Amino acid sequence: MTLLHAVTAAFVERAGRRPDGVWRAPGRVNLIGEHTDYNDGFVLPVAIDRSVVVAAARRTDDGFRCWSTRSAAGGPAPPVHRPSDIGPGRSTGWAAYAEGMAWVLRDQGLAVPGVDLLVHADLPAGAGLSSSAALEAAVGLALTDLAGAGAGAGAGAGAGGAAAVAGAGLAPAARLDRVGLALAGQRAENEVVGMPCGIMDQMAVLLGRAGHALFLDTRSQHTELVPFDPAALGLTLLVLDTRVKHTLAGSPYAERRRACERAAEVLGVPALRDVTLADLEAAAADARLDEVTFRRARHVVTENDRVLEVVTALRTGDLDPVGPAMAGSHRSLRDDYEVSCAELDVAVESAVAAGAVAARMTGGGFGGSALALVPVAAAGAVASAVADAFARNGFAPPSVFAVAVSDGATRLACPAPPSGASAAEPVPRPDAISGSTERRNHGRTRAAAGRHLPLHRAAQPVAVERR
Ligand code: GAF
Repeated sequence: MTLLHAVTAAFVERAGRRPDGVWRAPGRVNLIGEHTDYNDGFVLPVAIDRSVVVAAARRTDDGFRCWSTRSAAGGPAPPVHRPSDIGPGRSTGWAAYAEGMAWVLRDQGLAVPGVDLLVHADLPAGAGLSSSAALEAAVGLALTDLAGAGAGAGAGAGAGGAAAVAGAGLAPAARLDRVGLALAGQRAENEVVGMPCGIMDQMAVLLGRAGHALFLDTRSQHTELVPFDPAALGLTLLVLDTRVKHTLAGSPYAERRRACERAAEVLGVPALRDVTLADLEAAAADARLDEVTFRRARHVVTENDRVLEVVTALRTGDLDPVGPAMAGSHRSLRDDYEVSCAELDVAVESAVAAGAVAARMTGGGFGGSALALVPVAAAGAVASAVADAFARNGFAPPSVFAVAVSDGATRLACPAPPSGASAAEPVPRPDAISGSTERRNHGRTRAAAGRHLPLHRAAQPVAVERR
């Protein structure tokens, strides 16, 4: 059964009616640029073909109710929350990501209607693959579509049972572009969930594109889709999920962020994006930075350089620097930033020893997943080697699966137009976005990109999990 059919059937079973629409948002794997996004730095994620899907239908009142297929069917129906029940300090658990989006969009003046909503996913949660951002993005697209467009979203906020919206000057739903939705998702996570994340994940899942990595300057929010197609290079992109659940809310993530802010303050700059390694060394030498804060800041500064190096490698097709840059990133995250764990280190080391051309932890760390770029023919051997290494070390078995580089969030099935309003103008596909997003080919052919790596174009059978 496809995700679309599964989520539709589950919605009908629980809500007792058909959804008005279904929306999908992918997870992401960050190729490089870890813990740089809240330092105004650079990141290079890809959207993947594992997703969160949301089926939703407008309610006739202003309530908000959400189910998840991860909770058993047949249990008590979740409560219907009124607008005053949701928001910072009120929404809890996984539903806080969905309710958080409704709260932020309403707070920003969007006429978000009451909705019943059901969440289904083939993207593992807590695996460091941005299931949170995917949930925010899928819910954000659903709510903006269901809110309707144009005048109906403003003065007509009460029409068709739509929620009353605080404040005047309501923004028409369709005017929220994908960068706006990404920022809304980040706000939901920061203010409602209480996780002080940066903007990488929300941008990756909303702006990612098949066959491309998203090079994002988190300061300017300038994006560039850089061609990256592992299959065309004879490679498989493997996710090595340690199954050590990473929970970033309330974790040392916030402490790392504070250390970076402290370092920037000591150095008198807005963010660590603005300092060089020499600046840091000088500040450590005269004891303005303590040893730990120095190492945290050094990770950020060197990681930004590594992102630029990998972007150049992808643009020019000389991929030789990619493996060493990823190895350097992992070491820096392990030793300077101290966000790796024994399972991530074993996953990376065993993957490289078994033939991966590049591997590193990906995402926030403290558990979660590593990525490995592996020649297609070696993917099965790498998966087995990682599993064997986990067994030898007494770790629970990892989950190893191949992912494809995919498009960002999208609507899978059309909602019926809200009553009393014109049909919602679709939020544009990622490739239809102008403004902050640019796409450049850089004149690079796929053959040129693969020059420095073995090409195994014929797919080999691979003993890794794949949905
Ligand atoms: C998590 C956060 F949500 C991101 O903003 C980013 O900081 C990442 O950790 C680390 O690079 O995924």
